[in-house]
Amino acid sequence: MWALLVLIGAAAVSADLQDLAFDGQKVFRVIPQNDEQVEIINSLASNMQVDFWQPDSVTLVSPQMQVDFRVEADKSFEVEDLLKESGVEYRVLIDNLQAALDAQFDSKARTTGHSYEKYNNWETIAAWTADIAAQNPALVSRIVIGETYEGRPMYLLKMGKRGPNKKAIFMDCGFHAREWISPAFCQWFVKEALETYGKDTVMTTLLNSLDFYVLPVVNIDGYIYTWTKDRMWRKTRSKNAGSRCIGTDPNRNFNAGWCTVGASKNSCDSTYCGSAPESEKETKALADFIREHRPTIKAYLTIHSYSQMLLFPYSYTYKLPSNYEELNSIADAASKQLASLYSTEYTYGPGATTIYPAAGGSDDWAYDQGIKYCFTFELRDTGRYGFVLPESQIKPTCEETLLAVKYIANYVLEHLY
Ligand code: 0X9
Ligand code: ZN
Ligand code: ZN
Repeated sequence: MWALLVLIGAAAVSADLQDLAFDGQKVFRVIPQNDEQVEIINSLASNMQVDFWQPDSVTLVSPQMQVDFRVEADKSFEVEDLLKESGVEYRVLIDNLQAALDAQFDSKARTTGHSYEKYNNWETIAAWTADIAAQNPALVSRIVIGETYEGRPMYLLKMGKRGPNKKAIFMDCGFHAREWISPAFCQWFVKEALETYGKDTVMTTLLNSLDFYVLPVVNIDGYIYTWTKDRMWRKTRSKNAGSRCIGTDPNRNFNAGWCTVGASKNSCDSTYCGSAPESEKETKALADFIREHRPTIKAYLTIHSYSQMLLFPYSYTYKLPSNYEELNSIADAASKQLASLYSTEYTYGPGATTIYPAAGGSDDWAYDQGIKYCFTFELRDTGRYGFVLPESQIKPTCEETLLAVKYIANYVLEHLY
């Protein structure tokens, strides 16, 4: 009885905290120099309410790694004191998260409906998928590949000139709910493809010769939750048996070294791997679609944020992929393309050594299905705004990313057989 009351109390408190929003919350950056300092970060994580941004869980922290984490307003002085006393060097990345959140919607595009230069909520994106297909019947069709945990249809846009035996490139956005720039890019990509088809020779050739499967939001339930309840939510919204904690990390839920490294077996953690591979309806739908169309899919691209990185397999092992040299040179050239516009610097390489070892990701899984060109993009920025990238950066971010994606797509097209 008491336990039940306490539980209800806890739920009410956390809901209130969400309403009170993020005033006074801070985001810190530390680079632990040794195991001892990693231990200090660990103790912070277990004693205070700390939300890890990069990496996304305390379990992924190792010496010399740049670590960004968010702290509740009433804990921020305590945390800062502790860092000072223990001699861990730190920097305050975001002094008041609420101010950064308010600065997020700084787009000058004054419109109530859909806009490519604003963050669109799910309702708006869903309506947009219908409109875009209706307005471009020769090039676009909308498919439902499954349903989310909360019962929403998962829309996928198939883009390309109709023709027999076409190969395809699969791209998804919105795995992690709080990485809002990601769905914005999928929408931008679709717009650019349709606007420049028949004008830009590369895009025209791409759409004539290939199909693009674009899944604008994978984790729809989570995305909606970030709009309505908690901007910093990452996981799906499924219930976990025997736990009061909600959700699974969809990018730890694939059958690629599942839950062996860089993932948590604790359902309360932000990198929870789920009860089994593909336990989530969203990851199962995505994997089923890829399995079903496997012989035609030649490349798999998945868009995340933030860090400015272009990652390729593997992340679940330090083993290098068989075409490592090729993937590395593609990543090098794609990064150069990306930088050519606004000098945005990307680092690239296998996930395990470039970001951190973490199993169960969709890129590694797709690669082991035989898709030889698999990349994870980590879009802007490197931590100034992190997940709350201002809308004024949507356009430049999408423009530069498009150059890299076009480079990869064109490479794939030129190496089909
Ligand atoms: O940890 C992730 O899932 C990705 N980073 S994020 O900050 N967006 O969460 C990186 C994924 C790299 N690939 C694999 N771990 N397979
Ligand atoms: Zn089909
Ligand atoms: Zn992510």
